[in-house]
Parts: sequence; C-alpha cells; structure tokens
Amino acid sequence: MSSKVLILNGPNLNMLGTREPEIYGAETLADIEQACQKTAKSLDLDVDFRQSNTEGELVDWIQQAGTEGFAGIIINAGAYTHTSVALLDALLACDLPVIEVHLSNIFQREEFRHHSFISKAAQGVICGFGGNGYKLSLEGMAGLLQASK
Ligand code: CA2
Repeated sequence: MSSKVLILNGPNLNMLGTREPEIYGAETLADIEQACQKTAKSLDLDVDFRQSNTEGELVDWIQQAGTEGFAGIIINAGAYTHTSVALLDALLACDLPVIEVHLSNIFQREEFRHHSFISKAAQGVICGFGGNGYKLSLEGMAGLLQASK
C-alpha cells in the first residue's frame, strides 16, 4: 500500500503566480500541486495537498494527520514559519517525519525571514529551489519512509 503524505501550505501561498514572480516563480499553487501528484506517483506515494490562510486550521490538520493515516508531513508554513510557536508545538507533537520547504532562499532575504520556529520539528529543510523544492521534499520524504520500514 502507498504511504500517504500530507503537504501543507500556509498563508498567501494561494496567491502564487499573481505577484512577485522574481521571488516565488511564475507557477501557481495548482501547478505545484499537479507536479507533486506526478512526483508522488513515481515514488509510490499518495499526496493530500492543502492550503490555509488560518493558523488554527493548519494546527488542526497537523493534529489530525496521525489518525488520518498520514506517514509524513511536508510543510511550507509561509509567514507563520517566522512567527508560530503553535505550529512548532503541533509539529513536535505529531510524531511523524516533517520536512520544511520554502520556495525562496529565506537566508538571502530580510533578517526576519532567517529564523524559522518550525525547523526544530523538521528532519530536513529545503529552500531556494522554487516549486522544484516540493519535488525534492517528496524525494526526501520517500527516502525517510523507506528507511523507517
Ligand atoms: O519562500 C517561501 O516559500 C515562503 O515560505 C513564502 C512566504 C514567506 O512569508 C516566507 O518568508 C517564505 C510568503 C508566501 C506568499 O507568496 C505570495 C506570492 C505571490 C503573491 C503574494 C504572496
């Protein structure tokens, strides 16, 4: 049976492709989801791809991930990356492998983006590869899940 991976996207990521293509690329979130579905298939993974602008909804999804049968979480928490102890606590408690992904290289940007609250809960962090970072995250997750079998 394929392992199920939950891919979570935080605030404003639904706006991708409409502004700031020089930072985030020209792809829409729907384009990224489509590429993730394709990559997941090739890795024998099932992907559930979600986006929310609400911190509490992201916390709820993380809390429910275990009982919903997910084997791992990939998360681009958007700006909550730099502010949210609530997301960190939920990720630490979820007992699943977590990979943090960012489209942009957050370390090349403003100082306030250099710190991530959620990295402490992540097995790995991928940033700066645009939408391709999601594909790299899925490959990383497939490796982690294979190694834990
Ligand atoms: O680089 C990333 O993936 C970020 O997580 C994206 C967040 C940003 O706050 C993080 O520092 C880094 C912002 C996503 C918002 O993207 C937009 C794209 C187009 C138009 C408006 C927002």
